[in-house]
Amino acid sequence: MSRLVVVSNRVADPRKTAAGGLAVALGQALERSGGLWFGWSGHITEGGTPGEGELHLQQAGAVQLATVDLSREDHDSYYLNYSNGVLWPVLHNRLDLADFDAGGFAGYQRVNRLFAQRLKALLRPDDIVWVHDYHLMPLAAELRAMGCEQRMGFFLHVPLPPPQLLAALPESDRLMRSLFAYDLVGFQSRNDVAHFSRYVGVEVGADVLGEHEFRAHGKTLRAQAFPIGIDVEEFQALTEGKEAREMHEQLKREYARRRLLVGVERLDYSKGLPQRLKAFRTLLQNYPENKGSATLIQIASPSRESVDAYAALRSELESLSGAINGEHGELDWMPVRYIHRNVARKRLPGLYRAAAVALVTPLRDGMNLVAKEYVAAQDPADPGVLVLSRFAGAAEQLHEALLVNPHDTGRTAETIQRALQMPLAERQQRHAALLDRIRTQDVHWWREAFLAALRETRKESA
Ligand code: ADQ
Repeated sequence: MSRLVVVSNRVADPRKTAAGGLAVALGQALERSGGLWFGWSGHITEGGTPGEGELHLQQAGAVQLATVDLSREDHDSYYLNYSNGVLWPVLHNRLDLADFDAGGFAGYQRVNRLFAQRLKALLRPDDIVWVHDYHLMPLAAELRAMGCEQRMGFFLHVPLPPPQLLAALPESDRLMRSLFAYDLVGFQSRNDVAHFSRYVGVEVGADVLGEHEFRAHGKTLRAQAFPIGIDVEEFQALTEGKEAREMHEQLKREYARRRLLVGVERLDYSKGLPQRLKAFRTLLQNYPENKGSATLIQIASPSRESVDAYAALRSELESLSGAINGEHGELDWMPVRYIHRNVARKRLPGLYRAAAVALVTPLRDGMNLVAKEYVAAQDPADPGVLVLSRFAGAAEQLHEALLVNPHDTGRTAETIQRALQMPLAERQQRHAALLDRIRTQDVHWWREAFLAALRETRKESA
């Protein structure tokens, strides 16, 4: 069996359970093949030379972890300015938030070249290389330019926007062209594949050979949807664990006379948090029977705090939740509990299970694993209802959720009301179908489907 090499911006020690589903799932595949996980060490060298960085090797069980330090200049241009400041907003349809003038692209390329140089020295001829996410799109092109001929695949965890929007990114042609250095490119949804197909057909002049096959500059590429899943069994075991049960019991006790709604995410403008709070406010206005009862626990963990757009979002959320509590709250009931913090992974399923409704309403999301975790944590005999944005990749799979357009405040409020009122039989029916789907297409299925497709590809020319 070929050795698996995983490359991602950050590397996790798969033996640490806190690492969560994805790291564990990739770790299992790496362990089986005695694999290598390569990425940034998380260390920034102040005053270091751009394009250079020390390599660290560490053994984690059967898996080798290889990480590279970045100079301050490389980190800021590659990670802050270009990956987070340009690619993240553009890929989530937010051209208005992209700082095209920050000049990060040169650093982005430089770090991809640095990674390629360091990785090349560690590669064996029959390795299979799996690169993750938007930070590293040009990595295979750099490796190929250095003569590497291994089979290489890329998976984009975030969405790909429609061609016209993507074309606004000054480097979009170069980036999409560079993807042809991979043998396989995986997306979260069929919608993303359709956007890719239209973009490369029109802008790159690629020949569309079939639904999944594209040819440009003498290179053939396969592009396909592989919707990422969660480790359902692991999550259900967590749900039965001591911490989750304690959390569940505590919330049930505390909110015995109320209906709980929950939202959990990183604080990010793609997640539609202000729109969600406004929909919840409309629910209280339009359906006053929820007053004194419906309580939204909104967890938004700190994320990218040095970026202006995130700081502005944080204060918007604080003032919105304050306004809703001021307007509707009573001495013994606060409608919104907004918490700007992480919840320990072991307690999270208890929170999900205590909630009658989950609000997963991003404006745009590659997949959204919270939606799947919520389903996995429910009691099948008395399950809660998932309200899901139609703009999350997960909406392509989770048809039995109540789908909403998060920009439509009135209808979203109406749908939340429907979720709160849904009869038990319908809740059970919808939940059973959702659980079945997330079980069939779990994270192990995702990993194996991607790797099997990658093994089937044949590189024609480098
Ligand atoms: P994210 O944007 O981070 O991931 P998501 O898919 O929801 O979004 O995954 C978040 C994970 O972090 C979940 O496991 C969740 O439980 C956990 N989490 C989030 N907020 C938390 C909090 N406050 N406390 C504790 N845990 C929290 C990116 C893409 C997604 C894609 C994933 C995987 O943006 O679209 O689904 O990668 O490919």
